[in-house]
Amino acid sequence: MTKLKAQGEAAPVKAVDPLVIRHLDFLGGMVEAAGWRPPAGMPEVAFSGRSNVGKSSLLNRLVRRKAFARVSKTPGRTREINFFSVNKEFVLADLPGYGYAKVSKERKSEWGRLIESYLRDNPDLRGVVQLLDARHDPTEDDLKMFDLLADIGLPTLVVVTKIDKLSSRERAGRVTTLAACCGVAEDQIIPCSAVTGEGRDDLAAALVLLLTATPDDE
Ligand SMILES: Nc1nc2c(ncn2[C@@H]2O[C@H](COP(=O)(O)OP(=O)(O)OP(=O)(O)O)[C@@H](O)[C@H]2O)c(=O)[nH]1
Ligand SMILES: [Mg+2]
Repeated sequence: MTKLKAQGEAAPVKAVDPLVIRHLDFLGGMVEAAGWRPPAGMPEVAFSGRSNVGKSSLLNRLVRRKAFARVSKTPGRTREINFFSVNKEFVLADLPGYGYAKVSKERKSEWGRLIESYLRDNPDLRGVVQLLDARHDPTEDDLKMFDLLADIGLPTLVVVTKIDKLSSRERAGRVTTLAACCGVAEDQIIPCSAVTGEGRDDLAAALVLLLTATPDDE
């Protein structure tokens, strides 16, 4: 028998979604520094991290789609920057991952030119979501990326992803270690899992703040 609600008893409060997805569009891919990119005008945030860290998976989780951004079976495959517009309000850029050992030197420098010119020469870019794998310490390439972002002065959200792969006992220790390695406060780090959806709303809220902040807010 269903329990009758006592008079005045509050209905359970449903969490408010910080980023309701109403409209999504794939805009296209940028292949080289001087090549096509989406028309200027909408604010942009880029997802960055080493190959296979889970950028595309987290982007899909964020927009509540299974396969909007392509998830790679083979690391190091994505070569272009893929752009998606959300709610016709802002653009998310899925960057090709770095640090895959089997990639040729020539392709690595192509990658460097594309990413650096995209990050440096982009008045619409409001910030970067930098992903780290919860299980591993940052690589040399991760630290170089943090240096580049600091050099350009881009606001950065640090996400520790694949958190589902850690036991609850391991988690706190890893977040502390990763925060120390990257020189950020622990509460600046957003633990996420594209598999369980943990952290999705925290990331969405941080992203909305980043997109709505003006440089004077700092
Ligand atoms: N367990 C677990 N697996 C994940 C998570 N996120 C991604 N993966 C898996 O990790 C692999 C790589 O994911 P992608 O999203 O393609 O990674 P990426 O960073 O976009 O890779 P590149 O585009 O090659 O740079 C896939 O097999 C995913 O299913 C996560 O949060 N938890
Ligand atoms: Mg990807």
